[in-house]
Amino acid sequence: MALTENKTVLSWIDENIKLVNPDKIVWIDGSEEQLETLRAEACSTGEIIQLNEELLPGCYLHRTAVNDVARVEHRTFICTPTQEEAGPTNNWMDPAKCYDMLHEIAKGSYSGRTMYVIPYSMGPIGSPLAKAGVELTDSIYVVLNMAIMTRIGKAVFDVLGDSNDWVRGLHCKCDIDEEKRYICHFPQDNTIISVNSGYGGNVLLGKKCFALRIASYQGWKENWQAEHMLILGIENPNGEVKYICAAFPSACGKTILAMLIPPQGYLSKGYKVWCVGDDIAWIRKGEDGRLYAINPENGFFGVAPGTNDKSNPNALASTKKGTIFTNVVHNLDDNTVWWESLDKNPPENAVDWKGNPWNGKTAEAPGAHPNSRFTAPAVNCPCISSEFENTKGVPISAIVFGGRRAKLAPLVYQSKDWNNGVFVGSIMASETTAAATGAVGVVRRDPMAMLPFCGYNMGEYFQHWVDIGASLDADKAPKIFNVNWFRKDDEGHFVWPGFGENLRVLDWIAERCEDRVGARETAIGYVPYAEDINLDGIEDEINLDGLKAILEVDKDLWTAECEGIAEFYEKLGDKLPAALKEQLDNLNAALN
Ligand code: OXD
Ligand code: MN
Repeated sequence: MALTENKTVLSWIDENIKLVNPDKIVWIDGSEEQLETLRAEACSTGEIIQLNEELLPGCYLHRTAVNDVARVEHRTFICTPTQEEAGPTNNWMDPAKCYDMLHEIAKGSYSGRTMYVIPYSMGPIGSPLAKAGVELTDSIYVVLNMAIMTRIGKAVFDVLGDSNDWVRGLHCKCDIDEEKRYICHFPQDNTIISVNSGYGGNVLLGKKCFALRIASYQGWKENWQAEHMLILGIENPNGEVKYICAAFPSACGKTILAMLIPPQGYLSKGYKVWCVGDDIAWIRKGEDGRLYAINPENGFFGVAPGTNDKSNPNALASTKKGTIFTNVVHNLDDNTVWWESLDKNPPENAVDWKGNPWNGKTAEAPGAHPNSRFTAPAVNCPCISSEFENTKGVPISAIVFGGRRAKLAPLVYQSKDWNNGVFVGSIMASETTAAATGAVGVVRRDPMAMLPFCGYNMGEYFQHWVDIGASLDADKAPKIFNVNWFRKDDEGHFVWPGFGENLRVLDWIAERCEDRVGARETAIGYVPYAEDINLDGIEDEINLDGLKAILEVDKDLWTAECEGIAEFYEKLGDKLPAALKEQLDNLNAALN
């Protein structure tokens, strides 16, 4: 039975029923009872495997098709009426042509299958910052993941009422044919269509597709922002909490930073770090003129390899119940899971991510796919913020950008003002690591970490940032910083210890927000005096001279960098905001 009388929802579902021709329709009401029935059904068909009820209660394992293990940026399209609206950094297709192509692929694809109708909310249900979506899918795996990553069920429709402000999402597994795999966004229609994939980032339509690509477009039109940012709170010994939003390209440790464990010296003084979100922030001006952020998600879709009780104990703890693992190793001895770097005891009697027998002592290939994932409820996280469900969001004191640069960017610097901060975000770049295919150490520009996620023209997106700043009083606007945990010495070793020690840098940032610490003005912005970064307890790992070295701003390197920035800006043509062109000119002038 339909869970809503909203005519816009019902007519859209009717159209899609005619298109995909399901055998059966199931409305997802959000009840535990219904989810339990679906889990049992998915276990009976082998779609998921129930794990050890004692060690991993409520946890399941799923394997995707081997050709379907990651987001597919080259098959992801922004379908705006003109190509210019999508801009030079997005793949574009004409909307009418794209709908025709997708409808041809989706036609009849639910025959013999069930259509699940998932009403979901991005953000706490009823929050003025939240938005509703409906995803149609033929995959129980998608339903179960959406039930972790978003707030689902009838309550979403109750809040939506008869409003037309909701995002349409059609997902069709079809035959998981790579040649016909498309992830398409129609920002003007609030619509997403994803075909021929069963992998999370392509099919959990609330996440990257809605909460970033469609939402960034909505934010542009409605005067708010959807950003690829973690949100964390730092509590000082007086109990004051400052919230920071931070954007990093992939492989820079975003989830680790979001759940940081303070160093011993900070813990004993009473410092705490609270996680509000690890991937996405929706940001809007509040009544008091400050910017407030919510995490639109309700869970973590984290990369498993690299997660262990040293690198990120809070993330690991989050996966101990109610979690779905995808493409990790199945340990047959105790019916648990394993992945590379989890510990030094790979199981010998196991099954790898492809479903083949695997022995961790003898195998040459990794047992878990490098992009294997856990989908874990946010409430499981030991450091989840008490403000996680706050419908108003949390007030943002600082915005932090970052990347992986062996020589260029200092450990931390503060932008001179808002527009200079937008410039700092727009020139974000990271050197590629061995984790990705292709050459290592190549600089890849990823402005605000939004390159694959901005649902409209990147030049307009930069202008939107400039406009948001212009709408804020200078004393209310978050201060903008850049960090680089990855500076290397001449021998190629990382100089900064990273992980929990990064709190020492966040501490400086928090102090700067209150004007409680000075800084040295350089061509690129304000850089700390080395003495102001607390090295107590890590003097063995880094001394004052080492710290000074990674706070250096090398004029020659920055002059060369300006050429790379100019080249990137060139691509944006006349959509490049004049304010950013001016920032680049200023930097060039300051370096000379
Ligand atoms: C993610 C990503 O999965 O950014 O969060 O790719
Ligand atoms: Mn992400």
